[in-house]
Order: sequence, then structure tokens, then C-alpha cells
Amino acid sequence: MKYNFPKDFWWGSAVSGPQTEGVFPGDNKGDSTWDYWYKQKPELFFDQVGPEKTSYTYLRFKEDVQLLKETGHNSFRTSIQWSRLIPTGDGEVNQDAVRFYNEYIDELIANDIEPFINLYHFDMPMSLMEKGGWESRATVEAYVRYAKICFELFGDRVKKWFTNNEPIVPVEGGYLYQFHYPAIVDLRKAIQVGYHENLASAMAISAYRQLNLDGEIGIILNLTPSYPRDVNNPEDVKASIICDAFFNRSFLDPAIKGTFPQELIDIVKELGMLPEYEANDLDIIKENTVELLGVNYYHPRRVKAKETPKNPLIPMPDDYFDMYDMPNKKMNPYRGWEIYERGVYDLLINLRDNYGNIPCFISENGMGVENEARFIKEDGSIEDDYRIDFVAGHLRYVHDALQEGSNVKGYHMWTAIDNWSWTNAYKNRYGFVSVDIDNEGKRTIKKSGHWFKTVADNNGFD
Ligand code: BGP
Repeated sequence: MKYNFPKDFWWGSAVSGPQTEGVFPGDNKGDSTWDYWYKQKPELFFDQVGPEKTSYTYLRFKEDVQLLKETGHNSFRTSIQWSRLIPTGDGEVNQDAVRFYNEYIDELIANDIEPFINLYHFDMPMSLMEKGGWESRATVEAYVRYAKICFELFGDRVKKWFTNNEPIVPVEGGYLYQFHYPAIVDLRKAIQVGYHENLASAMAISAYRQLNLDGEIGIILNLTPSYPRDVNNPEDVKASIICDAFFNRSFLDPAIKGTFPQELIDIVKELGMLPEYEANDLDIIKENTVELLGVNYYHPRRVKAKETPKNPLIPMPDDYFDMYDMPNKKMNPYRGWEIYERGVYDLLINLRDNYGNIPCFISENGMGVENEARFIKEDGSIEDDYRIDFVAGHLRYVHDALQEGSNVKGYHMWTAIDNWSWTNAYKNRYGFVSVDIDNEGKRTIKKSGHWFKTVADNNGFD
């Protein structure tokens, strides 16, 4: 076989609780910001489909676990919904949620699929959001309590924990570019939110270690490599370094090195926007770094020196760089994102060379396809060869990185079964398995799902 992967390589995919479980009368779930925002402004959501209409995994998890098996999974990530387990965020534990997550986790293990459990995937309990969400230090305390409850309830069986998925996204979405609640533009608050997420992650890691459980804890980061327009132009290179510091290293450095990037500290100081902090916070961050890193990779960022005028009234990260529209780039025509397979190699080699070759895995990589239903054949199947090409193209580069000493331990796709995706709802489909939301959520394995099983079974491909 041309592309052979190590024994015990993790083959699988990722989902999140809020994107799959659904909301049901009597399930005692509290509202997250998504439930609330949808009730307030359904018009913001594609086709006005909200988080209650997901793929109903809360009821159908046994069937879904079988589909994971049929698509070759030996591991699988989902998240616990904070607002399901603790409806108010900091109060009573919901016993219906405990029963559900116990059964779901046990079902995965009984089918030889290792559960990777994440604690936060964009889903702030609304009652905490009303008090400021991540802007507030009280939320950090509530989160650490929630994390500890999860470790105590499920830590006997779950051996891979993650504190947060893509923590930069609530910063960008909620406080800079308005695609998450509270959808405001406020760089000072954005910095406070990012700081608190970093601190909360380190404090949860500390709580996990104090429990002495048999397992590992890490974080999932969406790393979007920055490439300068012209590597020989120092202004482009500088812009790219700053973009990387804002959007990647703001979480990558604290998570792995326990420190914030100097470039970022300098900018934040200059803006007079240092976050509020307490005396020993930086020690907590320094001492509680991750032991495993999940890397979500979708597309690169092409960056050039700032050319457009900046808004003097509203400071933004983009005051320091512009995006560069590279000619002749390879595009995913169905989602409008660049496809650059080599990016995954560059990320892994950067982790090898500059981050102590930390054990890591590709925790999301995926090809969104708008209106994929147009490709459904009469028998309900989808011949998604474009997705097979996408996965194979990235896996070849993962293989190259492995050959060159990367500590990459697995590859998870976004996603297993088509799922609801925030304000994009069901617009872009990513799954190995399709879901017909108008036909009782009927699931059908796509061609890519069958292909992925052969890759996982053979531990490689030609
Ligand atoms: C990732 C998120 C996922 C998911 C995916 C697809 O960044 O971690 O939660 O939704 O993006 O996004 P979209 O549906 O907007 O294409």
C-alpha cells in the first residue's frame, strides 16, 4: 500500500452536542445562546432552521453509532452540552443528561469506538450569557465546576478530553464579525473573552490532573496557516506574522507553551486593551499546558500588508493586515473556500519544529457542499467523489508529515452524519452519511463513507 499509516492510527470524525442532539420537550435542557438567538431572530438562520431540528442524536444515538461502525470509525469526538448537563450553567445537574451521556458513551465503547469528549463547542448557557458569558470571570469559575463534574461523572471511561473547540471562533463570531451571539463589534471585549477562554482551559486542565484519572487532556484549535503574498516583501511577511498571532497563536502558544505571543502582547498594550486579570493567572496558564492537540484545518489564509484604509473609530485585528485574493488558487466550488492540501503538512511540521512535536491529530478537516441534495441518486445514495479526493489529498500530506517525524496520531473528518451548523444550519453538508431532514432524518451512507471504511480497515490506501 502506498500510503500506510501507523498501527492504532485514529480514524474517525467529529461532531458537537448542539449540532446533533436536538431539543425535546421534557429533556430538561436549558437554553444555550443558540436556542435563545434562534427564538429571537430565526431570520438569521439559513432556511430559518434552528438548533432544535438537528439530526436527533439524543433519540437515535444507537443507530448513529452503528453508522459510525459502518464508516470505519475507531474513534469519534462529540461534545457534552453544558446547558444540557447543567441547565443554568452553574446550578443543579440534569439527571436526564447524565443518563443520556452515560448511555451514549457506553454505546460507543461497546462498539470499539473510543469516545473523545469535548467540553465546549460554542454553546454558552444563556443564563451565564445574561451575566456576560466569557466576558465575566464568574463564567470561568462556572466552567471549571462544570468541567470537574464531567470528569467525575464520565472520567472512568472517557480517556481523551478536550477543554474547548475552536476557542477563537466565539471571539471572532461574538465580538468582531457578528456571526455568533451577542454579535457585537468590540475589540476590548474580544480580548477579554479570548483571555478568559485560555484561563478557563488551563484551570480545567489543572482540575483534571488533580483528580488523577487515567486519561489525557487537550484542546481543539482551528489552525489556519497564514501565507504572505510575497515572501520577499517584509511588509507582507510582517502582516502574515501578526495575522497568525491573532488567529492561531493567541490560543496555540498558551495551550502548548503556557505563554502569549509577544507580538500580540505588544499590540494589546499599545491599544491599551490588556484584559483584566488576577495575580497568579499567568502561572496557572504556564503550569497547565495540554498533552494532546486537536488541529482543525479547512483552508489557509493569504495575507498581504495593509492597503485598505482602516476605520479610525473601531479598532480591529484587520488594522494590521489585508487578505490577499491569490490568483489561480484551487477552490471548493461548493463552499467558496480555498483547498490547499499542503497546509495540513505545514501545520504539522510547524508543531514538530516549534511546539515540541506535541502529540496531535487532525481533529476536523472537511468539504462543505451547498445543496448536496442535488447529487442524490434515485436509490438515495450520493457519489461524492469530490469528498474522497479532498480527504485523500489531505491524507497524503499527513502521511508525508508522518514520514518526516510528525507526532500526528489520527485523522478525524468533519463530519460523520450531516449536521446542523449554527447560522448556516443545513446549508453546507459535510458528512460521510446524509440526513434527509424532511424525511424523518433518514440516514444514507455516501460513497465517501464506504471509501473511508476501506481506508480505516486497511490502515491506508493507494
Ligand atoms: C467548524 C466548526 C464546526 C462546523 C464546521 C462547518 O469550524 O467547528 O462546528 O460547523 O466548521 O462550518 P460551516 O457549516 O459554516 O461550513
